[in-house]
Amino acid sequence: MNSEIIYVIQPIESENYKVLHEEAVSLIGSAGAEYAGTIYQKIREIDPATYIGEGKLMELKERLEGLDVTVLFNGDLSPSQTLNISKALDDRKVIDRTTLILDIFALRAESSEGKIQVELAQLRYIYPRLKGKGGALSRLGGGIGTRGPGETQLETDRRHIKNRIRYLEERLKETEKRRFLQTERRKKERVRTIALVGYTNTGKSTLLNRLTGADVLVKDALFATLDPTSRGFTIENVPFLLVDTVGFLQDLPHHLIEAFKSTLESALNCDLALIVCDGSGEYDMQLQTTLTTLNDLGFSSPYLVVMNKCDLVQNREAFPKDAVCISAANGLGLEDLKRHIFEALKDEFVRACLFIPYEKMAQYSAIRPYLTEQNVTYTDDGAEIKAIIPAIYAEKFSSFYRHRDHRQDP
Ligand SMILES: Nc1nc2c(ncn2[C@@H]2O[C@H](COP(=O)(O)OP(=O)(O)OP(=O)(O)O)[C@@H](O)[C@H]2O)c(=O)[nH]1
Ligand SMILES: [Mg+2]
Repeated sequence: MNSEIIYVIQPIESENYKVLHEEAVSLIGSAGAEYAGTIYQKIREIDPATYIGEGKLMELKERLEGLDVTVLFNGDLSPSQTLNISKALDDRKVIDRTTLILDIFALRAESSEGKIQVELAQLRYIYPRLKGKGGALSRLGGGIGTRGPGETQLETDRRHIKNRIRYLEERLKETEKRRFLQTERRKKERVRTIALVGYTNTGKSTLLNRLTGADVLVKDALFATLDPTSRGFTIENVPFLLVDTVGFLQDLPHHLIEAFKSTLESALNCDLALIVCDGSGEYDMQLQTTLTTLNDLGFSSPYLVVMNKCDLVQNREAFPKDAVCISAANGLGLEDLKRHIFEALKDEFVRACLFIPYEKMAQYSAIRPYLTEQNVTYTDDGAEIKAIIPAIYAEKFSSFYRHRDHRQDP
């Protein structure tokens, strides 16, 4: 556990600064560090050398005197700004929002692919920050910004880091190839995939557990989930695959999205996405951030907006129209959600009533795995079967149709 104590410098540039600050405090907790306090700083013009300007920097130095704390600048610093601020504060350790987020990702990465992706993001971020700075890394000391799979490399020189980046890129390509093959196999099996996406800490993993009976880690922390996890579940006995993904955050570091792009893309190559928002929180901002990030990733599948944590919500009037209200924690609204999922995918399925004469049972048995039987009634000369059939297989059953329709209600 990291016992680093962190003091936040919160720039006041936009109206959004309060939410950004709250998130910084959560991020600090999620990194296992301790939050010590905040200095709010109005910024009229960004100083290219120090971001906040020489004068403010001197004020800051006085306020931090005698405190053994790391400074978190809750924004993005350029490499030279980081070094200049650190120098002005008597070589104090200075990190920015990206470094903190990368650190949490390093703590959470479990799969080998996730570890490679985080290390790559860390090295790519740190690489330009080492320019001409032999001692820059030792200045970082231990703790946040130096953790993770890249730890040992961080003490070596830029050339070494460059080689390491190249090596990791190669390994990542191999794992991507493997995953591509898996996705292809999944497509062939035609199990519909539903991806859970959305802002961090909105309850995606809780919903996955609820719907599939899985036991994925649920935590009141940012970025509890890193690696996509998938589990099967059924609606009206029709099998689906549900994929959990890493949460988004405002100003998520570009490096991180780049590094995770391939895993995310594979999850987002889904038949339907559920965009999960915290209905008791800043859901508008969460939805906007998610849609923007998805857009950047070239996402184009249909989606449903799901307002979670409705057990905490009194007034739902301001929710986006068409949003499905649920509480993953207590199961409220889940049947409604399942209906919406089916409705959204209705073009993918055909509901039909089949009649199978007994002498054709063997022929039917051969193609039976393609459909899901809902109800079977035996008559004198055959079986009457109500079924849901994936649209692409509908023709296989053409000789057995009594009638078929696309209606949702049987
Ligand atoms: N009150 C309430 N709390 C919930 C609900 N669903 C989830 N939570 C809580 O919200 C927190 C985050 O839940 P997770 O399922 O880990 O959220 P997540 O979206 O997977 O988060 P990341 O993986 O970090 O992106 C946990 O403390 C949950 O117990 C809900 O319906 N109501
Ligand atoms: Mg999660």
